[in-house]
Amino acid sequence: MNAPDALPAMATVLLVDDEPRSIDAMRRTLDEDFEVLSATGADAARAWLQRRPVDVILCDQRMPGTTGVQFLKEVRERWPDSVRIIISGYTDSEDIVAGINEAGIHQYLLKPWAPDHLLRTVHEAAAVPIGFGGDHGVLLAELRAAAATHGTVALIQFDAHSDTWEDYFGEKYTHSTVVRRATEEGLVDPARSTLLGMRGGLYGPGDLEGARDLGFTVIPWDDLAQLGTAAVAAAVERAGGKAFLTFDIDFVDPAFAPGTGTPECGGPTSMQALALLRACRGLQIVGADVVEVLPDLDSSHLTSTLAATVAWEILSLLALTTADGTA
Ligand SMILES: [Mn+2]
Repeated sequence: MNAPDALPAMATVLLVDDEPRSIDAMRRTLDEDFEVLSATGADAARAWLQRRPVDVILCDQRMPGTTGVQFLKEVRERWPDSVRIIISGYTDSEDIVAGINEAGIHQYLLKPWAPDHLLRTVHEAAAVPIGFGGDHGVLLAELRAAAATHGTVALIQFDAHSDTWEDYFGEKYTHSTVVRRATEEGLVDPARSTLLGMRGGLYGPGDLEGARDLGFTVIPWDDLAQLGTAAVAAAVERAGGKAFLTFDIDFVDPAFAPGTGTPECGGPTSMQALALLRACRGLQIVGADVVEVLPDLDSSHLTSTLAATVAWEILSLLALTTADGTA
């Protein structure tokens, strides 16, 4: 089989250092895993950034005419999607503090570096984590990590429940309260977020209105079934930037995904669910998960097979985003 032309490229790393020997040494460590670009000063680095998207920038701190912090501060404003790392032979605490506060750096690395540490750091910086669960409560930790790296994100949630209750069995931190807690912590922006697929017996009138009162757009399954992929495309539009995609397997009808703790009948088939998920094309995903799979209740691996397929579709969305040039 011939490889298609639009295969997603490797993540791109831009090395900025006035010392060509440093660039050569870093390139040797990174160029098997990444597409490596280099620049010996800020002007040449700017020229790369104007020409093409760059996933990670590794920048020296002390360069003639500028500092890494100054340059990465500019990068943060003009190309905020590039993850910024300073690599320096000096450990001035002022530089480190300014790097974090002003340039929003991901790491401050020291020269000389250990090659495996450099490689691991760049891999972590360029990665989009996908979590598998398990209890939807894990979303809170994932969103804390995503917001620490990217700032407040949009949430796209496929789920039979909005998970926005104030408490559940008297507990504040549960799989039914996780989205409210994340909102309170400022991790997600409800105005850019959409919760899709809610259905089933409601405990009270506040079940849907509670999420809407927080500012979320809520599209219950009855409406989503009518609106179809257009509603998902509108959600992608509304997100308008960095987003976390969370897929609770109970979004799907239990005939197709029985292995879950709170099944709700009358939901989408697996075919409908996958079509709706694919309509997320163009979403700028910075993290994702597939949750609430409960193997003890699964039959013939129906649920786990579907969950794996959902994760594969999410990876495909990421690949398409790279191929489309939107990230
Ligand atoms: Mn859930």
